[in-house]
Amino acid sequence: MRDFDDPILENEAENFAFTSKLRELLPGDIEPTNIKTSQMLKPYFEFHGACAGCGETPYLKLITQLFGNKMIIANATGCSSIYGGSSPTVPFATDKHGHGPAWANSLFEDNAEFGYGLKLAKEIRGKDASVWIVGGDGWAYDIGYGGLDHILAQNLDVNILVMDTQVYSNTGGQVSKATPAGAMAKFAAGGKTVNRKDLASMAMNYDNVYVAQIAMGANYMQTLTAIREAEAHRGPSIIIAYSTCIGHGIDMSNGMKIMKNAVESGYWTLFRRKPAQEDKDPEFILDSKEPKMSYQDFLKSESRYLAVEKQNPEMAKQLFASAEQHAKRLYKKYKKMEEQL
Ligand SMILES: Cc1ncc(C[n+]2csc(CCOP(=O)(O)OP(=O)(O)O)c2C)c(N)n1
Ligand code: SF4
Repeated sequence: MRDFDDPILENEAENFAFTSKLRELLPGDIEPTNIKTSQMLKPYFEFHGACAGCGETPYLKLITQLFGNKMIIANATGCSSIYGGSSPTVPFATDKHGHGPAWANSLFEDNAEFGYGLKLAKEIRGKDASVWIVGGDGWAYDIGYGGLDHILAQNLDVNILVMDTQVYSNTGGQVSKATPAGAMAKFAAGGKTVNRKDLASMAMNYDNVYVAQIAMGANYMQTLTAIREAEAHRGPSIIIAYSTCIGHGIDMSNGMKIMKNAVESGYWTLFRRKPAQEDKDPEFILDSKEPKMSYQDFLKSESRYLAVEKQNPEMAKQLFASAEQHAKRLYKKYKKMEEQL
């Protein structure tokens, strides 16, 4: 952070003015088949007001790079609606043609239905649009789950992005159904005592839904592939994206590395489930390798777990063991799915 009168800003303003004149590469100008080409595209999401190092914003930036000029965003209330639309400034930008994402926020309770309505209206008018229904785990796992489930059970072409910080971040870190056992959160001051909900498996009950779990810092290419596949799927898609948050009690300059550790320890699993097509069977691709890092060491790298251990070491031991077993069982289940499909 710099003061407004810092002399370095004068230079930077010049540099910024220069880069602003460079040719803009827009969706369709190049195929974003890899990290490099995807990052040549203009982001339609910039200068947001999220915490420095927020794990949610890189996903939104990437999605706008891929589809920004034809995107309609239905944003659930939460951090993303605040850094996404805190009047009088918005981080969503336009390109040289004046095109950019259309954005609106309805209620915390009805965001999936809200996005569904936007898509339906576009279809009725015979217009194509890339509709993205986005929000946090408090919305998707808890308060908006009824609507989310309903939209997954339809067959309209919408894309859902759940930025999973494992707590209600915007209101100060309340426990959600995405919070793992053993983590300290508001309303779970002694550590959450039950295991987290497996939202992905619930979505996979519907065989027409594209489902993926991603963590950008663990595998950039898998993130890019999942987002592109979700958008290309002509039906409902849901992506659950692990998002580091200031509420985890971590070094926020290290978010991508932490995501990598989360996957390498088996704390978070990467996969993609592609629905059956007319001429193709469904596919389940487990993108995570067998965990090679210690699960317990991962927990102990975050204050939300360390605080529970400090408070009640015996309880922490039990809860952490339960969370580890749960994660291992899920990994086995996914492995089996990969073998069976
Ligand atoms: C029905 C309802 N209850 C509570 C709130 C207050 N509220 C606003 S944002 C928020 C937390 C959102 O958490 P989450 O969906 O996980 O998104 P995050 O902030 O983590 O991105 C809450 C509880 C609300 N707006 N509406
Ligand atoms: S509280 Fe968490 S999710 Fe919200 S802006 Fe900060 S880091 Fe991002």
